[in-house]
Amino acid sequence: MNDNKRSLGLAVAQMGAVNLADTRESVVARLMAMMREAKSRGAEFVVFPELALTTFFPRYWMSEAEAQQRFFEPAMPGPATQPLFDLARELQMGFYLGYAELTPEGQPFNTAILVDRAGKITGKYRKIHLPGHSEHKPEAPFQHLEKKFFEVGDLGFRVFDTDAVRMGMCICNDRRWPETYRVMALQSAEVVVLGYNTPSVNIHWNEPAHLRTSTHLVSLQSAAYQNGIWVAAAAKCGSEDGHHMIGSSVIVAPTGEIVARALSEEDEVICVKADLTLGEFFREHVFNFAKHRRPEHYKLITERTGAGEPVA
Ligand code: CDT
Repeated sequence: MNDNKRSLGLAVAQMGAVNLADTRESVVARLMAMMREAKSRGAEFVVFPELALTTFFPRYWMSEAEAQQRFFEPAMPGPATQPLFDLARELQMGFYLGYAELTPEGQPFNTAILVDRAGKITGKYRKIHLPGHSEHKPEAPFQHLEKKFFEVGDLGFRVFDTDAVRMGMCICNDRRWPETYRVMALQSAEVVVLGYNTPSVNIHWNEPAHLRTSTHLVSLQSAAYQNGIWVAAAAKCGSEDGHHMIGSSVIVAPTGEIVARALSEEDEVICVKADLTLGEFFREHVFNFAKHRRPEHYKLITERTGAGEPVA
């Protein structure tokens, strides 16, 4: 065993429903309460959900202008979120936060930031795999309009050295794609953090309800093991104005095992002391990339988007 273990007090702050009527201030107060709880339980970093500050608004048909006016942040921190940054500095806690970003040029992104223990933004990610559709589906029980409200992220899958830990980020649907994690693992990510809003009903096909949770878990567990990384995932869940989303926020070790899982569909903090040396065993042996990867045989991954004919 490694005697010089580096560790990280890692927490996930799952959120219950955020309804249309909830103010940014009330949501930030909930995030702050969970940051305090995470700190009291030994955490140094806390992961908040995707689009944490508002209801999951892509479920509603409206114009882009209306969505931007009601649900997007033109500044981060802004007046409502500054107290969260101030608390992070006071408690010496880093965090991940997902929100709808409106750039000064008017570009809308589904964004996440990393903030260090000094309350300074050290990394930004803009969601790349945008699920759903852009057209109105009046026959569907609700909409999934990420392709209407957001542009595809333009920052790639970068990693950031934040408070001496190498972290990568992604957002919700990104977690289902193996490329997401491998690109970050090739930059020696130790921990990948993410938030999600996963409706319990799939409007695109008649997916059995239990698969919504099992496909979520299997994606995270395989990614953690195959890349020798910690993965920490925070849901926004429960019933938002009658629209239910799955919970099951988890922290997954580089072994692929779930080491903490939320039990409720409400605001709930889960926490572990993450041994950052654990992944080294996998990265030095079975997944020693330098020794065993064969990128010359992976060319189709970057040459093709959709599946096509067999290679001659
Ligand atoms: N927010 C988000 O990306 N949710 C998707 C729903 C996919 S079903 C259209 C997810 O992958 O969980």
